[in-house]
Amino acid sequence: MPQPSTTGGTLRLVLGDQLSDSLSALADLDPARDVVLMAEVRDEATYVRHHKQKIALIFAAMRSFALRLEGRGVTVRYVRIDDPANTHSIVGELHRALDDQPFEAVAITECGEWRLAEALVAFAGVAAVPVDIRQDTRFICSHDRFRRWASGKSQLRMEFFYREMRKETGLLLDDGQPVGGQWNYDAENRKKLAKGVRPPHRLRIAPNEIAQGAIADVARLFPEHFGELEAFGWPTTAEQAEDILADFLKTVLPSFGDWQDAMAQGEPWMWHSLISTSINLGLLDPLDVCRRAEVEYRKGRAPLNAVEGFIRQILGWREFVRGIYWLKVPEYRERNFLDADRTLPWFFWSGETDMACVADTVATTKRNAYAHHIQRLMVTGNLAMLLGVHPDEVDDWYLTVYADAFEWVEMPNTRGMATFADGGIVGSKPYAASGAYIDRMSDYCSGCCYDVKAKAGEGACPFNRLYWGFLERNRARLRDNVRLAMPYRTLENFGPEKRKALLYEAEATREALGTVRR
Ligand code: FAD
Ligand code: DLZ
Ligand code: SF4
Repeated sequence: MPQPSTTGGTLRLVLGDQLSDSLSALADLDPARDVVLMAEVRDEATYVRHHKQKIALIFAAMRSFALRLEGRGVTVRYVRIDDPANTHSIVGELHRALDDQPFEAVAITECGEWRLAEALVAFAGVAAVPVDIRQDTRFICSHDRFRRWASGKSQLRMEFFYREMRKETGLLLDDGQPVGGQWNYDAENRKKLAKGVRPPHRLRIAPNEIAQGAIADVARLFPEHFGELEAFGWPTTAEQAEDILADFLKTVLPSFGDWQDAMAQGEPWMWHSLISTSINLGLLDPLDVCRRAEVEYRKGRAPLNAVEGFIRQILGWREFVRGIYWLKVPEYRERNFLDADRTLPWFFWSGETDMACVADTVATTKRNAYAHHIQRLMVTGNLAMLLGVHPDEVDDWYLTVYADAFEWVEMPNTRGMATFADGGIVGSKPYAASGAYIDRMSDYCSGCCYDVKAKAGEGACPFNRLYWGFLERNRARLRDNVRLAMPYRTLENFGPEKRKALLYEAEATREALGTVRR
């Protein structure tokens, strides 16, 4: 194995979500001179109390990636979480590496979260050697490209961005036109789970020796963190991620579209792909995933509504929210358009609630560090918005509890899509819904002690009790939103007495569910 020289060479940083062979920081790596720095640090593991599975996933995937590099003859300076010399911050470890050994430069791939990106820019300003912060080329749309698209537009809508990306990548296009004649087949993707239809058995990955080691370290060092470790089944290498993707494409994708918005008690995965952790860590490449899905359509193995719907999530939503985050941060982190001022009820953490939909969503979240999109959006997100929970508390929860959570993707989904705290940057209206939506899209309500048909009173579904009060409370902020014209007309017709009663009903429900003013 070539040994790096003691003088010169480049120190190359690889973060826990930068585990890709194609990483720009590794592009011109010279194994004879350079050193790759990877560090497990408490600052990253504790800036929120991440789910235990998320930390175990990152540590296991980092350790595996370091071995992969070493197998190619690369020297890796790998700092373990229990190394007594560990400074426990990424910047601290960069300084320590530079102090220990002479390097002529540092190469970094821009980092995904504003918080750490700022610290790395500050480091570049004081380091004794030149620091090259490079673009993260693992995304389909660069920052510049997104800015050009956004420039001069009064509204930024995912649908139009997505069409541009389709044109640019050629995905699902025939002679420059969308396959099938439409850009978007969402209207075919909103089915309630039909009676007798059950989700397919899903491949999960039994932890290998490296993952078992990481799980044991997390159990020992982060016992107070949220969540359970027993059901850990996340891919920690590119090969394992490929197994999950291949299984999804073959057995699940054909029905992805049909049941994309459905929920069912005790069914954590439904027809979702379970690849977000792998894409976010860099074990899978997003464009490659989209192309592989297109092949399934072209070969007649999956229908268009499924394949288009799946590609839209990655090429459309994932790239769009990343673009929005970097366009609007840091101001975006302060947004609270609805002046939400309540605390997050304790049952978001404990799962101890009589609301069947919420109890199931929190249970799967604790057990798997995962909930699928509709649970995140229409159960916990919707409830947090109807309750008026402060966006900082909502963000903290989402960033803590999911294995795939990184602020660049979590925040626009939470502050934008789910709670409308951004005032309409990501979505054109709040996704506020009463219990009727959850009843239509799931089997939760038939097993719930609340009555989803009842509008008011203690036994009525809390989503119903909160819904109209939410609209009334936010009347001044939302009534001019054209997409809310219908509910506001209904509210108007209720008259002042009934509107007052609805506010009172919502207030009583907030109290009953244990949220208080901060
Ligand atoms: P699938 O449903 O199979 O979708 C395929 C892929 O599309 C996902 O793996 C993901 O890469 C991408 N995708 C789908 N929807 C979105 C979206 N809205 N935004 C960005 N990418 C999307 N996703 C994260 O990766 N990290 C988060 O922290 C995160 N927080 C969220 C918070 C809220 C309130 C909401 C409503 C959504 C959030 N999402 C987040 C998006 C989405 O819920 C997850 O990507 C998805 O549930 C992951 O499971 P999957 O891989 O089985 O996804
Ligand atoms: C999420 C995370 C955790 C838990 N631990 C580490 C770590 O010890 N070392 C590391 O390099 N990265 C870790 N990460 C991922 C970083 O938080 C992530 O790179 C930034 O938030 C930017 O997205
Ligand atoms: Fe959820 Fe209301 Fe249905 Fe109960 S009745 S499961 S609280 S939507």
